[in-house]
Amino acid sequence: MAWDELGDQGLTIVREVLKPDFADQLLKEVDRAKQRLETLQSSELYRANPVLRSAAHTGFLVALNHLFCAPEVFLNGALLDASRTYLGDDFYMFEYDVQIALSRGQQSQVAHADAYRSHPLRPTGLVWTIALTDTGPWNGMTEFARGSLAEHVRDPVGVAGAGQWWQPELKAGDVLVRDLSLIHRGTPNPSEEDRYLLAVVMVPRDYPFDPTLQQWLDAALWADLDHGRREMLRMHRLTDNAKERIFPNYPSRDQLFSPR
Ligand SMILES: O=C(O)CCC(=O)C(=O)O
Repeated sequence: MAWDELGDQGLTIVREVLKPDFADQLLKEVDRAKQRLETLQSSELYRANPVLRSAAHTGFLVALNHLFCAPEVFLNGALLDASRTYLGDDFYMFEYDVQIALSRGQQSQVAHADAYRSHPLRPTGLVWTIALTDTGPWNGMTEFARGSLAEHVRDPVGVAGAGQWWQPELKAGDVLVRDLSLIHRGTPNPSEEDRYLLAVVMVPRDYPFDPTLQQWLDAALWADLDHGRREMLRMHRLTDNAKERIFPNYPSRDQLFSPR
């Protein structure tokens, strides 16, 4: 059973969550959003966490609009069941971003966990990693150290031996569900095309929200949303035009890189 695998290994794959056509629609929108960011020449708007900095990997937070928050993504029975089983009934969306492995990349990310467990039995969160194209070793799919839930490893150094590295292959529309504390690293993408993944991070009610990750949520979307999606998206901020606005509280590149 897939959820046993999630408990044992810290990850599992749910196949064919999105229809290929819908994955392609999301892919085109991601591409448009990336071009818009590039046109604005707002390089600081790309995610630039110093720990994860790699010349071969980048990403950005998405605008929370009808497409990215469609029922196909947010109301999928298998993803919701997994999240409830793992996180309890009340969880919320912490972050929703695009993860890019740039074409002809040569670097791997530093192995890292996105959060550390305060207790071995207390999950910090779950990531739904959504493949928008087929992905695997040929185009820089992320590698995961199976079973390496980071309870005790607080420093990425030495983490490489923490589990058995595995680079899954996904088809467009498959979703890899993983513990937020699972150690992983972006790998180089040798192909000619940038590789995009969507990453939706869900955390339990008592997980403290990070206001620098607050995203704009389309007011028109909010008006149409069912109760379940309102609950999940409740930490984000309404605007009349999420598509044209970028991030409410995102720190500048200087802030991100300034010494503490
Ligand atoms: O793009 C990737 O392959 C991995 C990105 C990632 O997991 C991260 O930035 O935490």
